[in-house]
Amino acid sequence: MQRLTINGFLIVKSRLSRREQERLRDEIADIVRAAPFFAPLTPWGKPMSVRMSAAGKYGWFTDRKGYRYVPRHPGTGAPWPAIPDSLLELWHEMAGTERGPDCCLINHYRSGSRMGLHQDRDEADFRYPVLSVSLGDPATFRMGGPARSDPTRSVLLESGDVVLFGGAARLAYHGIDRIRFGKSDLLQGGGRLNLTLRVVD
Ligand code: MD3
Ligand code: FE
Repeated sequence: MQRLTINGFLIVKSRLSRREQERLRDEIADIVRAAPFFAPLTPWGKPMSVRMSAAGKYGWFTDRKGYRYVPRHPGTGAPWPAIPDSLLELWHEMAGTERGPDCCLINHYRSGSRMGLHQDRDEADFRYPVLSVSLGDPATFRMGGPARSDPTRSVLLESGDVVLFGGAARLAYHGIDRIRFGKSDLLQGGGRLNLTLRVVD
């Protein structure tokens, strides 16, 4: 297990063992059975290439009305399933806050899925960090600074890697350039799952 700190964010390579990754993968599969993946529409009306679901008090959603957190699945109308205990434990260990996360956003990348450079600012309090867990195929993650024009650097995120984005990194621009599709055998059908734990309210 290797720890790296780059520009205020903490990367823990291989934080999860293969067995822990398999267990989490199966727990996410259960969540997605109850709360199926959907492709959010950007406010410009274009479907995102990343499919999403969520667990916890809120999921993140976008359509022509804009970006927001919602307490129910937009398709089924049901409340989101609970966040798995292993992720809550990881949050308390890494984030070190008394308060637990309100949302575990689940992003699913297939061959060719991308996420453009953006900031996460739909949450109420940026003093809380965001915790990211990667499963499946590796991805080239791009991390910049608080301004869109700031220089960026690329980091490979692989299955089992965990990243904590707090402090100055919390409002940094970031995105996913590309997936190295078919490199990991963790997920049936290939692809990548990224789980982000967030405090929303
Ligand atoms: C830095 N997800 O869901 S995870 C997102 O791999 C998102 O699915 C990417 O960006 C993914 O919003 C990147 C790393 C990440 C997530 C949230 C952050 C980095 C962050 C929030 C603030 C700062
Ligand atoms: Fe983001």
